[in-house]
This record gives sequence, C-alpha cells and structure tokens, in this order.
Amino acid sequence: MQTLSEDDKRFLERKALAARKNVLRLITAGGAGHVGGALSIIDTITALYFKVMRVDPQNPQDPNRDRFILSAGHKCLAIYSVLAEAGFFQKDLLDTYGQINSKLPGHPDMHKIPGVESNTGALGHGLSIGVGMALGLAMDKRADGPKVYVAMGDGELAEGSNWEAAAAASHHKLDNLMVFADRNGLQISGDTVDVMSYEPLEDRWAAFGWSVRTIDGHDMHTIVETITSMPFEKGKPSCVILNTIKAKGLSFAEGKASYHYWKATPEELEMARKDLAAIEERLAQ
Ligand SMILES: Cc1ncc(C[n+]2csc(CCOP(=O)(O)OP(=O)(O)O)c2C)c(N)n1
Ligand SMILES: [Mg+2]
Repeated sequence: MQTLSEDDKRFLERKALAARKNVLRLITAGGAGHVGGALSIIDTITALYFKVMRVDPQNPQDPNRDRFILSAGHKCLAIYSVLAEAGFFQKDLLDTYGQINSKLPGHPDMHKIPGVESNTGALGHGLSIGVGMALGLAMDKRADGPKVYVAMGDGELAEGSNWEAAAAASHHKLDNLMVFADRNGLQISGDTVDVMSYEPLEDRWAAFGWSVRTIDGHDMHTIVETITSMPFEKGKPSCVILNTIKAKGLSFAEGKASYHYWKATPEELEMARKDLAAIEERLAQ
C-alpha cells in the first residue's frame, strides 16, 4: 500500500484539475460530449496515470506496461484528457474533438491514439477484454507482472456479459485485475437504482468471488491507498466501488442526469470556466 504525502496529494489534485480543464477544451472544440460520467471517474484515472500505473508515454506498447480499459467508453473525455496531460499525445489534438476524421472520436479507438488499450463504447465489453488480458499476463507467472484495471459505470453493470466476465475472473483467480465501479448513482436517463438496480453492489461483486472495497472516488489519498493495496486478497480479483458525483467540479451540473451528455451553451462554458478557476484558487492556497 502506498500512502500519499500532502505534496503528492496536492500534485494529483492539480493534475486532476488540469485534466478537467482539458475536458472543457474538448467540449469547447466539439460543442458536446458525455461530460457527467467523465468527471466522476477522472480523479481515479488521474491517480492511475500519475501515481500508480507502470506506463511510459514514450513507449506505449511496452509489453510490461500496466493496462487500463475504459469499459464505459462514453466517458472518453476523461481518458483523452488524462492521456494528453500525461504526454501520450500533443494537446493540440484536443481541439479536433468532434470534427470529421479527428483521432478523438466520441468513443475511444485504440487504432487512433497511443495509450488507448481497447475500443469501447458499446457497454458491457471492457471487463471481458480485461479478463482476457489479465489471464494472459498471469500465465507468465511473473511475481511483478503487469496489472489490469477496468473502469465501469454503475448503469453499465446492467449488461449481463459483465457478470460472466466477473465469474470467469474469480474462477481463474485473477488477482492482477481490478475493477472500478463508478457509482455516481445516475445513468443515461435517471437514477441507476430506478432504471435497473444492481444494488447492493458490494454483495453482488462479493457473491461473484471478488474482494470488494467502497471508497470516496474523489479523495486522492484514499484512491491511491486503495489501488496500491491490490490484490485486496491473494487469489481474488479486486473491485473498488467508487462513490462519486456525476459532473463533479461543475456546480451547475453536478448530480444531474441531464448533464450525462452536455450540449454546452456559451453561458454554461463560462460558468464551467469560473468553477474550475475557483478550484485552482483553492489549490493555490
Ligand atoms: C450496449 C449499450 N447500450 C446502451 C448504450 C447507450 N448508453 C450510453 S451511456 C449509457 C448510460 C451509462 O450509465 P453509466 O454506466 O452509469 O455511466 P456514467 O453514469 O458513468 O456516465 C447508455 C445506456 C451503450 N453505449 N451501449
Ligand atoms: Mg452512472
């Protein structure tokens, strides 16, 4: 387990802010996008790329790299923003979002930019892909082998294929695999518990043989301590349930299903810039 110093925590919070600014840059370029779910998972992705994962932007295909799969591909604004911040590609590319032939389409494409491990967007496939990767890597039987991380939405958990993959992961004792279930409480059209509930998530994942922890998905200390405690139990895959706020950081959008997909007005973009400036001021103190 890795415990963050106060300086490290501040560093990660600044990186997460920079990533949120990149999200606004993308939306400014493209006019619209799935901002809500991107902003609930972006702190975890920031922690992964800036503190936890063994990855090298200069050598993105290194066979020894850790793998991150954004199963809920509609949250792509988050991965684009963090990959750009981490130097996987030039930030200028962010300004092409939403344009014809952009390398940053509305769902991530592994053939278009370095750092994306898998095409995702049709919900319910990323965990199966992650299980395959983790199984292949585990066969190498290396003590310090690469790890596989998969981020999922709470609405996405309604896809039945996830549960076949969850069962396979525990059957194969994949303790090099970690899932993040982003429990922001909302999916596309309303509260996740009303549309299709899989609560209590902790019991579901545990019943499928996973070792489960629930944390505040916006607290960098807890995020890093939890991820670096992997595996929570030897011989079991690890599941982190992230209690989060959809559209976290944008005061006018937080916790509202209507900002699952945001078609931004100039007034809202201005409000969003002010919100992020206020965070910046707080972090400067
Ligand atoms: C197979 C499939 N069905 C439907 C959709 C349309 N869709 C896109 S996002 C979404 C809701 C996802 O909710 P959740 O997983 O909770 O994501 P978040 O709240 O993090 O944005 C749906 C139904 C899809 N992308 N794929
Ligand atoms: Mg959700």
